[in-house]
Amino acid sequence: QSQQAFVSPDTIRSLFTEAMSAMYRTEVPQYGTLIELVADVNAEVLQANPELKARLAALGELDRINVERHGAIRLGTPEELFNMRRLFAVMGMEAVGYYDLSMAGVPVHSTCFRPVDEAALNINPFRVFTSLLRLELIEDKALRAEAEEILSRRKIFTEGALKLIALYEEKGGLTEEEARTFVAEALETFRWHSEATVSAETYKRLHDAHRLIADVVSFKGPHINHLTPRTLDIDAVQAGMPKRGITPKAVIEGPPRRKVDILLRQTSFKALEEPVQFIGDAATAGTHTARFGEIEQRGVALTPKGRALYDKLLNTVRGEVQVGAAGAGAGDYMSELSARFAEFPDDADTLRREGLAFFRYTVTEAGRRAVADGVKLQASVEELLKAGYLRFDPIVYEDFLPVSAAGIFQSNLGTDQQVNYAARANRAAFETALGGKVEDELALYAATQNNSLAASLQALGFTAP
Ligand code: OOG
Ligand code: NI
Repeated sequence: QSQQAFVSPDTIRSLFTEAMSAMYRTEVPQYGTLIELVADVNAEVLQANPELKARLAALGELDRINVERHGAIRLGTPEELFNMRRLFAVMGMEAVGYYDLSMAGVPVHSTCFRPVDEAALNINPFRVFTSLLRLELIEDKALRAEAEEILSRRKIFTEGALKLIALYEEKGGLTEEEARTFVAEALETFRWHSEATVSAETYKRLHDAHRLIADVVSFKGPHINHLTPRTLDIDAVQAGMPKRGITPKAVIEGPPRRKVDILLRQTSFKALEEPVQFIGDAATAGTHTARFGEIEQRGVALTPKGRALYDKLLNTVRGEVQVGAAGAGAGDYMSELSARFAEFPDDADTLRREGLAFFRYTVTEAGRRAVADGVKLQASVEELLKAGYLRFDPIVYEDFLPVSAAGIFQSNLGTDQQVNYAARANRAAFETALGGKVEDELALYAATQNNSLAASLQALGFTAP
């Protein structure tokens, strides 16, 4: 059997990210403006912080600082989710985490397709927040049946994409030429189509049931609805948006500004009103709002204990300070958030010692020298850290936050109003549609921390317990 060289899924993911970014900038010009603002703010932050710049350079992150970190799509049927899992697998992306958005009044549940191992995340951490519409949450049975029928007729993947996915599954890889074709074919699924597949009248009924239902059901495919670059100072970008003619959502989602960043902070600009052609005799023109731009700033991943504290503090603020539909109360919300989070330790060592966050352990140069010199070492992690033989660095949170995601959804469905509904999670149904289990993100972080500690202790001459 002739052994053809396969390109790595990481390479395919990078090609895909580039292609998607280029497409989205042409489709949504305001997104290009946001990218420029983010690049300017990142450059200012780096100039003001030579230490940060050196650290990012050492991590190899400087070159791709302005490259997109995530995007999002919304799917209509279980089958679409099943095939989307297969498509992302070609790019080394797996389903991690289950998010129930019904508690925010959004009739979807979601996962994140992303690379999982550390090396792959380092090469390109691009991920896609992927939601599946839950028609069972629509009250109107006739409308539900109609939506199902419309969705059953569409084909969101090209024949070429499906063929190459099957080839990948059969052979275990794609050649460079196949990979390039695959990226071009896959891109078609995420493209915006201004021609709706329904009449203006049907669109209106879907829209009246829920804006999100109209967005998923009325079009040929799951257009990418936003892309998200990384910023080094999200507060500065939020403040800078209006000066460039961009309207940001009312509040930054997630934790407040801190010395040690935790989890994920996000904000977006309001979705644009775009022209749409409906079908029907009098081909009617109308508009649709779905597509926007977002930015993110990531911090350390929290342990279950840290996450419980985060959720508790966030919930008390949200319970007491409500942000209105037009953003009223946003200032109170942000200052109250900062005040409440004073309870959350804000230095890395306390976060580590109290088991609130995950860290990666490595042996220092001094540690390696001590081993080479045959120095007798103390078998205690705290002693090894104190002696400078061992060090720890934050493990970056690579996932999403359901309450934040709900806020991003709400803002881009036309309102900044914060709402809290009863949760109606149905993970089992989601996994049945997916055709597999979603991975547990907390288990992934715990494994990274434990493996790094075990490997470090071994390198320092201690055998595993
Ligand atoms: C997804 C919104 C969630 C995030 O970053 O939390 C999201 C959507 O609007 O489809 O992207
Ligand atoms: Ni997003």
